[in-house]
Amino acid sequence: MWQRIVCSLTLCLIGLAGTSLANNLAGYEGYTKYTVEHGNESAFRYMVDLQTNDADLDFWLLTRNTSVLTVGPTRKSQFESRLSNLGVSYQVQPLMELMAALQANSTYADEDGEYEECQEADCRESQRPRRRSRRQARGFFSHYPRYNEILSFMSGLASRYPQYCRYESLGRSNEGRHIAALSISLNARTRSRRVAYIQAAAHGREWITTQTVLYLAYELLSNLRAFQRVLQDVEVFLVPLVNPDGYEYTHTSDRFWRKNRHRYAGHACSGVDINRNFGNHWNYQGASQNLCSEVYSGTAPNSEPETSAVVRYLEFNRNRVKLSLDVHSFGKFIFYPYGYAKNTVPPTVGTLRSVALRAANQIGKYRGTRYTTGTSASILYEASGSLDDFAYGSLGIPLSYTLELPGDEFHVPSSDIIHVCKETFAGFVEFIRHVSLY
Ligand code: 0X9
Ligand code: ZN
Repeated sequence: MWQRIVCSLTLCLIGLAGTSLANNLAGYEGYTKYTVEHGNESAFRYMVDLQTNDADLDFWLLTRNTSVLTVGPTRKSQFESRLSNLGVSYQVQPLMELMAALQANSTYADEDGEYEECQEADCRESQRPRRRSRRQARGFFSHYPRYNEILSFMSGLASRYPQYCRYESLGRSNEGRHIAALSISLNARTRSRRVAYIQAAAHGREWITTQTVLYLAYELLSNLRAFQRVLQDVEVFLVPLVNPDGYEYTHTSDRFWRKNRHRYAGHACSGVDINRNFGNHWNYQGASQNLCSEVYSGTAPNSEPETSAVVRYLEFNRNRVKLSLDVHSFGKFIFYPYGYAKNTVPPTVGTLRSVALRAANQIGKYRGTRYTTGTSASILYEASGSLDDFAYGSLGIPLSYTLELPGDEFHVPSSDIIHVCKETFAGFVEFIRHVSLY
């Protein structure tokens, strides 16, 4: 029952070429991944326009110089002639070839997961040999767990460290799944603790992000004494899976699904981009009112249960929350506000920048990973209605960031999960260290 499905190269290729195509890749036959180098501003603007308004193209990454996107077979030749007209250079790769190569060394969990659930009484730290739980955790961070397994892992931590960790639900998603949270603190009874809020997987396909936040919880709780100073008077509040429906959908049906799973009667397209649904300059730029768009902003600010669960928590705790981190993938960026428009400089940009640089520096110490820091509007594109702008601009949370984790696409190989978790952990701790200064 706990069996993992390990996909060997031959099996994957057979599966991808034949009838037993991985369910979450069905429909992607004939798709092509494009990496486009666009040095000039007008080509960049053109790509931004496509990202916002052309619902058939799926942008994985869009910076001033480079776009990575996938295009279906029916649009291929039209898209290539557009690129020729723009005079930009590009590389192509058949999407299935890429996925086969990536899956060759990847491990998947079934719906129940293979992580051994920790049952209340036998989970207490003193009753469970440390080495065993270490081994289990290594297993957990070497594959991509499903929703049920993630919740088991979280409740397991809360059961093992009842004094320091609380497991709760912020509410339910469109399809009724819990938006689960962990609160970690040394002095649960002190009411005035400052809060470090960290969330992940607002975009369903960004699997690695959830793992890094769960790893943060696991590492902090396993080494509480070492982090005593960092955690003094700080509550770390973690929401590793903001968009559980989108995340599950990427496992069962569409590996590249980004939005939530809001369905609209009478419409074939579904889903709202949660990171365009927050109430700060909602739908102003880089967002769309076309329900088929990847950046559909919803019918109103906070229209989505996933968004409003987060907003409810942050608004209720607005005087205590000093850090908001929204973890995404990919690109190796640390973004600070504002993202809704270019050349809008926040009053505390100096602090925002210096904390970002410190975190980037800590991340780099593990294996030299280099992050770029700045506002997303200047490094990527203008996009409004995101959590970073809402937390800073609407709630006055002084440290507000979006992280884009490493990777060349959404699928970080399983063997690399633990390394991304470890290096990102150093960055998280650096961010959390600054919370007590406010
Ligand atoms: O576009 C996004 O929502 C984020 N990038 S992603 O590729 N993960 O989708 C970046 C959001 C940056 N923040 C703002 N634009 N405010
Ligand atoms: Zn994202």
